[in-house]
Amino acid sequence: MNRHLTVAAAQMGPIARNETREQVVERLLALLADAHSRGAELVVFPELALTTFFPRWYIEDEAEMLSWFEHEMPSPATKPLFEEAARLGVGFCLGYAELHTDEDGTTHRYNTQMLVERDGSVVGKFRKVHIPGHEEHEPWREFQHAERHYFEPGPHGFEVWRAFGSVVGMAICNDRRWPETYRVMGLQGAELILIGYNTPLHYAPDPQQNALAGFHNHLVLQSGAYQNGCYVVGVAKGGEEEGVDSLAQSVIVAPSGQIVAQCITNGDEVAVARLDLDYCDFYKNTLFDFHRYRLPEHYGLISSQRGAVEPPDAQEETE
Ligand code: ING
Repeated sequence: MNRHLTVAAAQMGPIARNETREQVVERLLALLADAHSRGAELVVFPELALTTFFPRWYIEDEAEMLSWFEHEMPSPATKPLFEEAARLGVGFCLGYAELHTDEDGTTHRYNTQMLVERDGSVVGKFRKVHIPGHEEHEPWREFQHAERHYFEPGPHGFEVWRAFGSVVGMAICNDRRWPETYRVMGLQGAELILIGYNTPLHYAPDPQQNALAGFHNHLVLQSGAYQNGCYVVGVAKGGEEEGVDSLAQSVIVAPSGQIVAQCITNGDEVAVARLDLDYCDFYKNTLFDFHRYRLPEHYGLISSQRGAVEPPDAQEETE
C-alpha cells in the first residue's frame, strides 16, 4: 500500500500594516478549518504569514522594527492556531519573522518557517538562506525590498526531517529560485519541500521581468520538483498589500513537474491535493537516480566558488 499524504496550500491575500496578530490568526484558523474539511493532514502557510511584508519599508527605529518580529513561537497570539491544529490532528508550516537569542545573549533576526506535526509537536525550524533585495535605504525604488536590512541568512542551511510519514524540507521565497536549494535537500532524500513566498509583481532592478513573475515562479518550483523527484508546495501571500501588488498563483507540484493543484484567486484560498509519496520513486529511481548518474567530481565549482569567473581574454593567452 503506497504512502499517501493530503497537503493543502493555504494562500493568503494581503495583510494590512495595522492588522493585529490576533486578526491574522483568525484568518489562519479559517484556512486551517477549510483545509481540514477537505482532508488536509498538512497545511502550508506563506512566508511572513503573521504580518504585512514589512521589508517594503526601510524602518530604522529599533523598537518599530522589532514589533514585526516574534520573540517566541508559539506566542500568545499564535497559541490558538497551535491548539486548534493539534485538536484537528493537522500539521502545518508557518512563516514568520523570528527574533532569536543565542545562549551567549546574541540576538539574531531570521526569516523563518516552523514545521509542526499533527500532534502539535514542533518538527523543526528553517531560516531563509538566500536573502534578496538590499541592505540600505534605496529611495529611488517605488517601494523597498530591504530584506538584507532586516534578516541575516540562516546558519543551518537546508535540512530535512522525517515527518508526516515522509522526508520533508523547507525553503523560503528567494531560496526557490536557486537550484542548489532543492538539490541539497534532494541529496537528503526529500520527498516534499514546503516554500512560502511574498513576491512583488514589480522588480525594480529590471521591470522587464514583471510580466514574467508568474512564469518564473512556476518555472523554478516545477524544475526543483522534477530535477529532485519530489513534491514542492509553493504558497503565496498575494494581492495588493499596502499598495504593492504581489504574486499569488500558489501551487502543489508533483515530482513529474506537473501542477496537481493551484489557487486561482489572489486572496485567502486553499488548494488541496492527496499526494502519493511513493510516486517520487518513479523519478528518484530512474532518470534522477543520483547515486547512479551524478558525477560530483565535475561539480566542484558549485560549492567552492561564489561568483562567476570568466576565462581569460584571448590576447592574454598568447602573452
Ligand atoms: N521575494 C522575492 C522573491 O525571490 C523578489 C525577491 C522580489 C524577486 C521582487 C523578484 C521580484 O520572490 C522574497 N521575499 O524573497
